[in-house]
Amino acid sequence: MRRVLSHIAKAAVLTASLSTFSAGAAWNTFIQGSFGPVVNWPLIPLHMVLLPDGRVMTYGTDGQGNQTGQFIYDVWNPAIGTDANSHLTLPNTTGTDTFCSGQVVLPYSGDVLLTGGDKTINGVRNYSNNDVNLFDYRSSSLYSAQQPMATARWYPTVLTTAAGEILILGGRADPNTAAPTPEVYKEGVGWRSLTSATSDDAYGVNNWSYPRAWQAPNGKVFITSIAGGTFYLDPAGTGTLQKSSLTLPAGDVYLTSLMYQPGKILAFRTLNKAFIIDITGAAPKATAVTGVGQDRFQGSATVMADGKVFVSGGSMVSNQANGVAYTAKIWNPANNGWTTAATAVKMRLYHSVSMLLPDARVITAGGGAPGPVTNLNAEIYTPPYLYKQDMTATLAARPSITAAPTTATWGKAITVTTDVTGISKVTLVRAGSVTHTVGFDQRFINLSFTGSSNTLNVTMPADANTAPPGYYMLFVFNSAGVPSVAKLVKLG
Ligand SMILES: [Cu+2]
Repeated sequence: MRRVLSHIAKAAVLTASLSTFSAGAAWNTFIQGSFGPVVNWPLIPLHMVLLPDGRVMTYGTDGQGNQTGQFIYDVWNPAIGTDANSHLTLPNTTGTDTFCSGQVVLPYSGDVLLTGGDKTINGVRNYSNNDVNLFDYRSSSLYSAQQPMATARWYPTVLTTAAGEILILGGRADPNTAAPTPEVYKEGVGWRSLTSATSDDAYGVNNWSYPRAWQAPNGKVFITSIAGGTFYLDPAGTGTLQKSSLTLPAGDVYLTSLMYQPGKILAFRTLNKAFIIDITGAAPKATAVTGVGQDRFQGSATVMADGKVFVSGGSMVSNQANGVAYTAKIWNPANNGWTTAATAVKMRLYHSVSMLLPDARVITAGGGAPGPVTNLNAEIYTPPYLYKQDMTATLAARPSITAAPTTATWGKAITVTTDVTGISKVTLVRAGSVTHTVGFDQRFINLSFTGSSNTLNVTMPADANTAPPGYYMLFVFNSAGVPSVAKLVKLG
């Protein structure tokens, strides 16, 4: 018996060392990237926002991973690392249960706007609230805003428009009614309802769960629904909604879509379908492209510093440990091709998130409340571009930005200085705000630049339709294609 056990133990050690090799130091790490170790998180980070100072705010459960945003929130400082000292876990004193709310970094103050969330009535959860809360990143404090929304919203989409306003779409008002009338928040002004843009199909009863919506190049907001309808909303005044000619195949509230370039959306639909939706022309067009390999319900898609798309998490059956996709994939918009990336340890299903960090890594985190697992943890992915392009699985030397302005304006050049010459690429990626497989405001822009020494003149995006006002990560890449740590730049 003892001998058998010792064989089992040896086999376990061998398996462990092999998996360690494949996870962290495989010969093809320069192609697949690698996930770091599973690290503890003080709550399940259903909601994750990159703050203007490079820290990351998360919230969504209590410290045991139970459904409720009413008690705590967390501010993580990636510069410190991932141990307990890197987290500042603070009490939520607003009285609002922020579970399954909406959240976004405000374009002018840089504070975080939190809209709606959960409400418990007579001990029953999953009602909705119309509370508005603000998070002041300078003092790390969460406080109640004076004016609530007109409508209670649970699962609303929140996005920044070209006008610098915050558009709130959808969400459920209570277990039986949707919230079909959008609202707009303007910093320093307050709220208005888009009473002439009410719709059941675009963001009401037929598409209430975090409706997918993007500021479009034509100045309007483009919306896709799970049934397949597409819409343009003009949020000016009390709003104008038009149905567009494009109809997509069926989608799902838990299949992701993202804008990976200005006016270009990669949309995942059911049965492993994927489309590029092009909204740069007069009418939106959709082109079928190869899918990611299987449906990844509750999975995430994150545009990386180089413009490639990292797709992680999800499973074949929504929020069940059935056909779990532990292995991530990378999509290259240059050829619409997929490559296989590294394999995570944890399943990332319902209430998991993925977000690009200023150091050009991607944090994947959370899952649960409810789910097959309670993931009070994160795994940080190091993309291929941070590795030497050889088989040694060692990190490459990175360029750094030695000076860049903290503010910029559309169409104007900024001066960026770097510690190396031969910069090959300069990119701008919107500071992330993610929840429920949606990246609000997610956006990537390749920037043109001149100068080949250590000083570059980098031209900012032409207009606010291409890049709405607010906070962006600015990356420079060296001649080997390795990105710097980003500088955060406020556009507008
Ligand atoms: Cu939720």
